[in-house]
Amino acid sequence: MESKFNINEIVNNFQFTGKFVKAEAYGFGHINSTYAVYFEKEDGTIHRYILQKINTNIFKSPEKLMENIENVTSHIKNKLITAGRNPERETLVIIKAKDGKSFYKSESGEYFRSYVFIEDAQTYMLVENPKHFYNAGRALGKFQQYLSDFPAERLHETIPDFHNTEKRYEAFLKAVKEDVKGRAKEVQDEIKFVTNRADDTKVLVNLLKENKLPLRVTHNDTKFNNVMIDDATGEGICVIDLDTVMPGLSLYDFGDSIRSGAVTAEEDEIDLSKAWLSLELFENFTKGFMETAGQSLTDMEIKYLPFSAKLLTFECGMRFLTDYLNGDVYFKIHREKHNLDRARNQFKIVADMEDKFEQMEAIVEKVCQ
Ligand code: ADP
Ligand code: GN1
Ligand code: MG
Repeated sequence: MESKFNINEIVNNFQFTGKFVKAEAYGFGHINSTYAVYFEKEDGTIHRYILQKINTNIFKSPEKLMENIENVTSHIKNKLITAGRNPERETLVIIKAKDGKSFYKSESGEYFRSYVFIEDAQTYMLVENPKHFYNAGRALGKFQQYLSDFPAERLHETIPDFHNTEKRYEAFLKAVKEDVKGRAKEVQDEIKFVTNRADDTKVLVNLLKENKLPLRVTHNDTKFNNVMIDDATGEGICVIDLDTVMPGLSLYDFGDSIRSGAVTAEEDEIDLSKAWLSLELFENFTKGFMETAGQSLTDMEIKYLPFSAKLLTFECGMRFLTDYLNGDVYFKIHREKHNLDRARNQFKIVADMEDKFEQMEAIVEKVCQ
């Protein structure tokens, strides 16, 4: 438990039921600080909630961010009710603060929020069962469908240019130039890997500018670890981590899912011989995603599905390398050179995707016919 805040002050300011028992650090997210907080009811049973300290270095306007999450979850809740589904389990449910707000600002100025804990479901760092990944594809396609009539102008942009790969590339070049930690000399091969692919960074940005791809409301952080998989049915029961729901491209969501799930090793695996793209998993996800989102995708979106997988993996690797050069100021790290290990891993996957590009295209064609 981080010692910087007073847990009793925080839990006393939410509408929790029962007597506070304990808080434990929870999950493996790279951005926010997540805790499971346990409460005891009068009958002695224990239940828990998710409590998160919002990372305000990254999310500069946490109140606007929470307004997005309130609006998005209430929109999805209505869709679930209409479809006869369970809104307590299939979308995030905010536990309000005692003053009725969707967050609590602590005495020291930090922002906290809480959600119903989705029990009997897990997130995974790596796909253990191909059916789970197919179901994640279905869940993310459905998520996109649920938000297809959400008024985009109501959304605040929580991180501007989040997937503008061209701007990410500029930020990378700036980090190389400034080299604040003197690390650039040891990563010349990785820097070259990025600069060799500079042209790729413009492709989706340009298609969007030319109106060749539709702007939609998308999740933008669809790593497999952000889909909860039901223990009993293996279904993708709930899409979580809604901080970056913003106008975007469907290709961002598809690409980031493939990056994180259609692979044979965790994102920070250092034995790169273990890290490659699994075409079987690629096919599983594509099938699931096309079953639910497919009907609304344009031919152009479908055409660029394989490219998006490669681009989003490249973008993520470039972001890890940028953060390494900047002195690890963005992603949480748990060891020295963690961001560099992650970047190398992502670049290995990119190279493998380049080798398997035609096979990815053939799979998309097969799934879509
Ligand atoms: P981050 O932005 O840091 O990635 P997440 O919102 O993804 O934070 O939460 C981190 C982890 O906490 C998730 O991967 C998941 O395992 C768990 N988690 C988050 N929300 C819930 C919830 N409502 N119920 C159960 N587990 C959750
Ligand atoms: C972060 O929040 P989390 O851990 O689910 C990041 C994503 C990256 C991912 C890489 C807001 O996701 O963009 O793809 O790490 N989220 C943000 O693992 O930057
Ligand atoms: Mg997450």
